[in-house]
Amino acid sequence: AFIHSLDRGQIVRSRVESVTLNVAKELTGKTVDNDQHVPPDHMPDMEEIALKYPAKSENTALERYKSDYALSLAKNKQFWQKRAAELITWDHYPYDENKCDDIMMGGFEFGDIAWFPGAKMNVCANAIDRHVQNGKTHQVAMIWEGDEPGQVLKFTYSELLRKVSAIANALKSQGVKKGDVVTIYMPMIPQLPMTMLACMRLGAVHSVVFAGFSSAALSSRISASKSSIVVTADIGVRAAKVIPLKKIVDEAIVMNDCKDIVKRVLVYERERSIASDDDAVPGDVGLSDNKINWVPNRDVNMNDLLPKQRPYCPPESMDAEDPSFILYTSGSTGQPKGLVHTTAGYAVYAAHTIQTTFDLQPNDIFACMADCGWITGHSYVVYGPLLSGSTTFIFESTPLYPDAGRYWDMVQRHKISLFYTAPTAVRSLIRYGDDVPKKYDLSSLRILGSVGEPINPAAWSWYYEAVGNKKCTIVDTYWQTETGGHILTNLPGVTPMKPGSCALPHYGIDCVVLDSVTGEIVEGDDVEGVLAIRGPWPGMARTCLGDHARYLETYFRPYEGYYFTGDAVRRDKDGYYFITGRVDDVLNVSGHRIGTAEVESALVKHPSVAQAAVVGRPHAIKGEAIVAFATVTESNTEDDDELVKELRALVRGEIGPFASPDIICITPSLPMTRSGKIMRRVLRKISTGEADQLGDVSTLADPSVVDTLIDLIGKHD
Ligand code: 6R9
Repeated sequence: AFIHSLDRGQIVRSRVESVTLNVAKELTGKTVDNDQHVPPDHMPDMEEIALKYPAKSENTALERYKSDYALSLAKNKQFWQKRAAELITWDHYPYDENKCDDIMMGGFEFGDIAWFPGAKMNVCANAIDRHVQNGKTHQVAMIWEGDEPGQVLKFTYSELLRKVSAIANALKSQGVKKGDVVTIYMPMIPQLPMTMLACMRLGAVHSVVFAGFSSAALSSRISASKSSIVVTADIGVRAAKVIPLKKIVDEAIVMNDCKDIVKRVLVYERERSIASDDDAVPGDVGLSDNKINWVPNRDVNMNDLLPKQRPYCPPESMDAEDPSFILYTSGSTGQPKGLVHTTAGYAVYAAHTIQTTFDLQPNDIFACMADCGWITGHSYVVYGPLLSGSTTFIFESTPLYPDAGRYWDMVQRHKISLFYTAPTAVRSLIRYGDDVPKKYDLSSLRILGSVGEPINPAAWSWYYEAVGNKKCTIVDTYWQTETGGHILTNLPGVTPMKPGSCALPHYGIDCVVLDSVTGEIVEGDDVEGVLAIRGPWPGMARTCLGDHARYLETYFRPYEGYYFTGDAVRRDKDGYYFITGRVDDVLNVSGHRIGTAEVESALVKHPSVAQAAVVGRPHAIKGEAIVAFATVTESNTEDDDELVKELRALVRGEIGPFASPDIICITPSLPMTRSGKIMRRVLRKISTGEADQLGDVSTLADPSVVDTLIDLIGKHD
């Protein structure tokens, strides 16, 4: 008797074309209604309980959300019990409305959280098999568009089942079994999500490393996760540039202890993989010259192995709390942490959030522009859309290749209805003007999503007006690698939009603002503090691989009793949340999380560098730019310009090109306290040209350093 949002949405869907809204130039602080969407029914029908929490006088969609939200917290276990029963096809599910007290065990004190313990399911079977079994054999599950416009492949659900099964059998033939960690270092070709799904099918734990990471970064991730299997491709191609991925893997394996750890490297040849038939002759002659250096007894050619595999592989029935994947992310120390996500809780949460936030319908074409190497790619390119039985879009290229109309050209050709990208991409397109999106028919679009960083009002209005033609809802989704899915967002047809605000908490998520010093809850509206969450939710990461103490220290010790996000927040007079930035030493560059400590430890690897300090400063397109300061050793004889070049190359080599500092200042000294601590606050102010607001610098050992640094920064601007 539960009305699933999908069923109801289908029946009542109607598109109101005439939403006439005047978006004022200065949008911050104002709400923008968008009544295009009929509010879907997000809540399971819990009528009896609902009577106790009646909606307030006006029965608007927003009031309905508020009472539903209160209900989802008051009856949290029932809420997740019903969502889990609705969203997942279980092999075994020992819970129901009357028996769900044990649906979640443990808590924040020990981080011993378990959701749906004892229940069994397989994520891959939920993402593919059950749709085939439910008559979606011929529905397109995946549309892939390659680097060149119009280079397109489509896979129906039954084709996907065959492809993923064959990959799973190939992995099995190479010794992969339940619980093994498989590192995936691949370009955005269809075999990347397919390999992720194949791992899920076997119960192997995938660890996708974004193909922009360097060999050193890849090596430390392989080593930390003791991953004996690495899956890669000969090359990646982005904006016609060839990236020699297999070569990078070879380099990674000779570093650290990887030589002893890695037993097999499985290699896809990109051109054979994207040829519509496995035996077809490669189409793109010119890119295939990249000779693969096959290492005997270690390297295996996937394109030779796959045709030999049976195209069906039975899925492994997994415990709800079995790990499903690891994803490395940056924190305040130098070593990236491998967050471990679960099987069932993660799947429930990915499906629940995509369906509520995007009002996802089975006939939608859902296009998330993220790379599978980031959490957004995991939850909203692969798992969310496929668990929901819709059509997902995989994009190999960039928004500017071959020109600034690429996104809109794809929306028009593929009739994309839900489009999801990061503010940095939107900002990079604005400068090419409104005329670019106007050239295309974008009428298929219903909802536009934003993720990764706050969206500034100028980018918001451009997205809303030039792209959405004032007819699409923009959902500003706040979340993290750790949260598995959306935490704060507006909901289409439910929450009026406020540009720059990620609006209100998602159902079931108990968000609070804490006083950053006392850790006390800050009640009421028009307040500031740090963002925290009061209780566990199914999609949260359960541990840091091999270091549970670090998990506890990072997320649960800063404020006892809460999950700490690391973000500062303002809640305005209407209760809307605005993220105001990280409070730890994590930068957000073009939506990528980069720890200042990671960049610093790369810089000090140079023999001429004595000390390094890295800060962020606002950047018009990237959101934040990386500014590095370094002092040199006494023995250094290098010219500054030469050294700066070498340092850039060093960071690219240690982390990846995306972490290369925008500015590197070689300085005679750094602002240190008398006790020998670098005062980053001073560096931040100087970098942003706010040296007049330095505040108290009396603790500086040598105050004259300030003028030197102001001069140095001045030379870079
Ligand atoms: C999904 C993702 C997480 C950090 C997070 C916050 C920032 C993400 C945001 C946002 C403001 C939004 N962030 N979404 N800030 N508004 N809508 O990006 O995960 O890579 O782990 O980064 O990104 O600072 O703490 P991840």
